[in-house]
Amino acid sequence: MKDVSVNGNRLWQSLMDMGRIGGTEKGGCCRLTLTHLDKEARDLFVRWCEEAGCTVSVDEVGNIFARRSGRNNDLPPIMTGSHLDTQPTGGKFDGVFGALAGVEVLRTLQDHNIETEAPVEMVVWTNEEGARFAPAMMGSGVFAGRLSLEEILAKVDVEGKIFGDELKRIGYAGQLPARARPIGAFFEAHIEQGPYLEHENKTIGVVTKGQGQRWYDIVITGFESHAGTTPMPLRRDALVAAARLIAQVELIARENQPHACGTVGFLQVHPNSRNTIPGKVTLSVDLRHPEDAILSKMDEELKTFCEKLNGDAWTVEVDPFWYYAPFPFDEECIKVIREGAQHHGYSHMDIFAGAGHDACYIADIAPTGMIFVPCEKGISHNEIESAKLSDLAAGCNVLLWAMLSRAGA
Ligand code: HGY
Ligand code: MN
Ligand code: MN
Repeated sequence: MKDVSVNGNRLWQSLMDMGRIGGTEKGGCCRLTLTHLDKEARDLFVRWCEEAGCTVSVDEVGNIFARRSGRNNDLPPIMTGSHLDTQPTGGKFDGVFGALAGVEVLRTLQDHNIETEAPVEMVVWTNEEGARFAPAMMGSGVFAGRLSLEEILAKVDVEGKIFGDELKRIGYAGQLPARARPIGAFFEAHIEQGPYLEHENKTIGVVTKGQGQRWYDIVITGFESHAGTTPMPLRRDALVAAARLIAQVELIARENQPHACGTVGFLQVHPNSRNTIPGKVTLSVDLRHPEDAILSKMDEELKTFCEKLNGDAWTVEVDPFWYYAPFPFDEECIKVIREGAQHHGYSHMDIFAGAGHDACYIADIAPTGMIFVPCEKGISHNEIESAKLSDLAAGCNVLLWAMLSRAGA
């Protein structure tokens, strides 16, 4: 039974079809969470899962669950899934590969009339990216009990749109309680989004752990005044302070190598007029590291710098609003993933997850594992993100193996 393989061409075609929803000229995808494009993608996912024999339900935070019955439906389901929302300059594979690998597993089970002992469920988690509404991994975070549903529904984007209203507007404010229930195991297939698998010429990444993250919103307040008449010594230029802080974030990351990452990806300047000295700057900081002690040290270094930056010229307010610690994935899940790679004769290596993934939260409440496949030059969160059909099919075959191992075929 376990010698069944997925249909790589069908998986690829589904990725290309999904990629057209929010497709960009450079071949990427801009499909921000809770937009009409996200709705279109969700509707297509639901249709595909229903065509493959699933019953679909949606929870209060918009997570979609497509369930395929097993012989014994009292058993906790074996789950797989990922996300369909993208970055503004995202690609066709980040998240989408994992969601559609689940659909391909469903279709393969149907093709071969495979009945599993336990039910299986394919999931699309809401707002994994955190690009439009922060933080990231909201749907899985609420489901795992790490984030509060009320707080998440009240989140606001840069245009003042409210998460809960947008969820209703696209028709995905479900009835199912958005909270954990027994899960036999959760597997997430994802492109690596980094350069290591390609560099080591490996087809499968057996993900052993996920690195921790800390996200901050920082507001620097100076004083607007005229660019031509305000003498330099009297200025309170908030953007000058922000420039020093951005340089310091880069330094903190470089001084905590190997592995440390530090990024300022969001910046808003007020009033953003070329001949008015900026009076206010809002910026994001994203710090990451696979060891919690070093991530805490980086946190301390950032906060100390911000305290020192505070002074007569400007005030610096730091909101450390999101954190999760590095964590290991489940040994049993790691084992069946490794077995799947070995069974199919795929080259493989252990790796840790540099990006955040829904699996990082689901690991709190269920045995969880991740399967990585290479992406071209490790590029992701970029429209030219690309991956090879053969690698995607390999990752999907390992996913099928892992799910059948845990669901009992
Ligand atoms: O930020 C991340 O690592 C993920 O893409 N949300
Ligand atoms: Mn992702
Ligand atoms: Mn991403």
